[in-house]
Amino acid sequence: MASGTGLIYNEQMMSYNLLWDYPVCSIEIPERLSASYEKLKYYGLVERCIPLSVREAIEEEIMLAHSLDYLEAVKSTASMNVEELKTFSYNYGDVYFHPNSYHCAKVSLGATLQLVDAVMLDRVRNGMALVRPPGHHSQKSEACGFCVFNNVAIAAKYAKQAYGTKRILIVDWDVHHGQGTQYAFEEDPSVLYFSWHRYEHQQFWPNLKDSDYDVVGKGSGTGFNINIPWNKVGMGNADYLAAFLYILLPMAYEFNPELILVSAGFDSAIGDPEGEMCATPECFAHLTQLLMPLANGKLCVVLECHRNYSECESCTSAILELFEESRFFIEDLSTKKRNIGIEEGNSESSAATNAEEKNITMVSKVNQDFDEFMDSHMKKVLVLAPRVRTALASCGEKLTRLDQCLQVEEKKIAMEEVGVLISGGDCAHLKDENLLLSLGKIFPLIDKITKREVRNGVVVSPMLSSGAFAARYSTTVGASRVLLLVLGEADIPTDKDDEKILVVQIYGKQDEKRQSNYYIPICWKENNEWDGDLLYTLLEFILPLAYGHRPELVILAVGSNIGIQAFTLAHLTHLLQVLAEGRILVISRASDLVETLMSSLLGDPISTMRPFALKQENALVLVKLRRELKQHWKLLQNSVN
Ligand code: X5A
Ligand code: ZN
Repeated sequence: MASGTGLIYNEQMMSYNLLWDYPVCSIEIPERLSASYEKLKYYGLVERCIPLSVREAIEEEIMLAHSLDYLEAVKSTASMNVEELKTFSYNYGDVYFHPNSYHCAKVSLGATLQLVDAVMLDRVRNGMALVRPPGHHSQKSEACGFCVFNNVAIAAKYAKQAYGTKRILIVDWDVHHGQGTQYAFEEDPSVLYFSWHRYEHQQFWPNLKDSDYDVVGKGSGTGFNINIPWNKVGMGNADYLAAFLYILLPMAYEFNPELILVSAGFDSAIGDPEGEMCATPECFAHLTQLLMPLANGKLCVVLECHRNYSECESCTSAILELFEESRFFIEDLSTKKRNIGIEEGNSESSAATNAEEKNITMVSKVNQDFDEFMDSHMKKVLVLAPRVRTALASCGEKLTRLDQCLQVEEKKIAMEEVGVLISGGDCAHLKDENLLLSLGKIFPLIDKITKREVRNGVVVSPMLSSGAFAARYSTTVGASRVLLLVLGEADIPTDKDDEKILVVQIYGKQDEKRQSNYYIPICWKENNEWDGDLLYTLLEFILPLAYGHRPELVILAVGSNIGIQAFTLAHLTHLLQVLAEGRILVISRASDLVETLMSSLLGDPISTMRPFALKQENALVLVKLRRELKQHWKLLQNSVN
């Protein structure tokens, strides 16, 4: 099993810069690359990564996506003088060349391919390449938008050729449309390209009709190109998450990639004067984590466009997530622009002649305020996860990963102690000795999780209803809000109007009347093969609800014989860890599931999930629920149903 996160960085890629006055390219400066690397150092991340070396890409590799004429043309820039470079650059849009550009472009591509090699050969599980120049705008015979060779497009073709990779997902979260990548694969069904981008009805660069939502691929590639053009600026965490949960991830799961390449531009983060979006850095951690259950965890994050502001923090957040060693609160789900003065430095004011200089001073002042803001923001949202990841209530089983878990002793619980937890509730359960025994295992685990001694835990309990007591108990020991997800039939004795505890219960039964916004029964028809239904429901219903609820603990209670396979539960527990900084307690009725659950809680990569389908009648149940609940739960409003 591959482990560790690779990191590629090399100062060589800083050895080119703009040699004449060319305003559209003035923001593309070498320091932007080192700034991110410095930030990673500042957070102590560099030494925790596995360093990978760079190399120059060879011509054959470049020609996987570019014409020989173009390669020769770029090659010739190495011996040009400034006048010639200028003339050459103006053949293309928003790009400049320097005598070192060709070398750097080869190193940038070579670095990307080194990362792909390391991931495909299981030398690392995942990784990030900090490269320059970027790639996603460059096309077969064209440089564009600071890009010379299309690193990610070539990486995909390279993986297909060198490793026979059959399906590759490219996620382009840069604020610009990677039209070069789109063109490279528009007829290729083996590469699914997803891009969101500032568009504003074609008013935003690169102003292409090809960037619109109705461009979905050609020929046999039809359906394998996904564009999300933002027609407004100010898109924030909620918008990005909704795009992932409702659009990208269901398709990505169905596509079932063997490798994921991220065109990671961080100009889509808050503070970027060109992007003018509002997503905060921790959002990129969540996006990263949402991709990790796919492709066996084979994730290569490749830098694209990169400026200042929060981008280094965003980059940091993403890489922290690759380690799986930290967790972030998504603090703000509002899409409104924050009032931190970033408007002053935006691109509109620089349009006026002679405003350029004024703009620069303003940007640097704003920059300083912004840095302070970002620093305190990061302190607030970044929570390093406990060293011990997974706790296990003592159980008789022989489990392979036992040595990596903390075994927690059970304690004796008196009936009175539990009785007070369910005020005015039904106490008949308490007569059951099994329940008290279960709670004796569960409560100490919750103590450990809420005290942050461990991140998550797993316990076997014959009673699903213990989940309700567990949820109640958590709120008395410090969790302000809890998500309780129950899979299977059981009477859940919880106060249905308690706004601290959001209960979602999935079972096969005739419809139950929903009486509250906090107890949501999802009643499905057939009691079998719920794998696709469950995954889909998680992405498009439960996670949007849960992001709105902002739980500080997730409790998952899993019944036995519920028509869900073990690997689906692994995906479920993996994805639920985007919530509550990864604090999750899993209560399983079946002891034979513990092995799988534990492995997922420990962060092992998960084998892919097939087949994926949502049954028609179950889809209708969701449509109905969504319609009823979207008044109350904001993120459900992003849904098209
Ligand atoms: C790599 C990238 C943006 C170019 C903007 C030109 N470039 N106006 O995102
Ligand atoms: Zn960009």
